[in-house]
Amino acid sequence: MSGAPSLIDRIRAALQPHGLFLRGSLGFDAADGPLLPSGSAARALVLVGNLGGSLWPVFNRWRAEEGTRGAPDPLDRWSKQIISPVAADHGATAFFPSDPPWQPFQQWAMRAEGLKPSPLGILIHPAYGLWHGYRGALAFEEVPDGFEASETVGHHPCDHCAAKPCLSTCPAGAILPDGFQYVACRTFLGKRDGALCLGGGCVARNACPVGTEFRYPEEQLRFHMAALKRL
Ligand code: B12
Repeated sequence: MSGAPSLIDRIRAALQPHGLFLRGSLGFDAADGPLLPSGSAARALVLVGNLGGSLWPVFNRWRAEEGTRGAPDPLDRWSKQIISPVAADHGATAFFPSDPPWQPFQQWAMRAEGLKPSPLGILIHPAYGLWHGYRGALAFEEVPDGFEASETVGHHPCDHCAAKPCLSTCPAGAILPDGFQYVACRTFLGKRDGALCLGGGCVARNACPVGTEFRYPEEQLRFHMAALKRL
C-alpha cells in the first residue's frame, strides 16, 4: 500500500541530511523501557547514529560556523541540537549516550541490531566494523505508526577472526583479554609515545580488518582520541 510516509520514514528523512541514520528499533515490555517525562516507561525506541564518517562533514562545518572551538563536548552538543527537535516534532523523547544516568545504549544496540562486543568493548558491525557510534535515541510512549523491530545481523565478525590484531597491537598494553584498561590507555596518551595514538587514532581499533573502508577520516580519529585523553 502506498500513501503518506510513516512516522519512522519521516524521522529517517529528517536525520539523513545531517549524516545520521536510524540504527535499529526495538520494543519494550511493560516497564523495561527508559522512563519518560510523563512517568511512563517507553514502549518503543529507535537508535540514531553514524555509520563510518557520515556525520563528520556536517558536524565539522557546524563547528567552524558556530565558532565553538574550545567549548566542551561539541559533538554531544551538536547531536542534541540536531536530534532534540526531530524528537519533539515526532512525539518522541530524546535520550543521549553521554547524559547521566547512562542509558544502556550498547544493550539496546545488541537487541536492535544483533551486534556483539569486540575485544575492545566497542560493538562490532559486520559491515562497518568498529566505525560506527550512537548519537541518540528516540523513545515513544506508544508504539508508533510504521514501527517494526529491526532485523538483526546474523554473524559476529570477531568469531571468524583468527589473528585478532586488536589484542596484540595496543602500544599501551591496554587491551587485555578481560577488557579495555582505561587507566593504562589514558596514562600512555599523556606520555610522549602517546602521540602515535593521538595523531593517527587508536592503534588497536585501526588494526581491525573489518570495515576498513569505513574508517573515520584522520581529523575525526584525532578528535575522538583528544576527547578520550581529556576525560
Ligand atoms: C563510560 C563510557 C566509557 C568509559 C568506559 C569505562 C568503563 N569501564 O565502563 C571510557 C571513557 C573508558 C570509554 C571509552 C570509549 N568509549 Co565509551 N562509553 C561510555 C558510556 C558513556 C557509558 C557506558 C555505560 O556504563 N553505560 C551504562 C550501561 C548500563 O549500559 P550498557 O549498554 O549495559 O553497558 C555496556 C557498556 O558499559 C559496556 N562496557 C563495559 N565496559 C566498557 C568499556 C569500553 C571501553 C566500552 C566501549 C564499553 C564497555 O558493557 C556493557 C554491557 O554491554 C557509553 C554510552 C552509554 N550510554 O552506554 C559510551 C560508549 C560505550 N563508548 C563508546 C566509544 C566509541 C568509546 C571509545 C572508542 C571512544 C573514543 N573516544 O575513542 C572509547 C573506547 C576506547 C577503546 N580503545 O576501546 C560507544 C560505543 C559504540 C559502539 N560501537 O559500541 C558508546 C556506546 C558511546 C557512543 N556515543 O556510541 N567509554
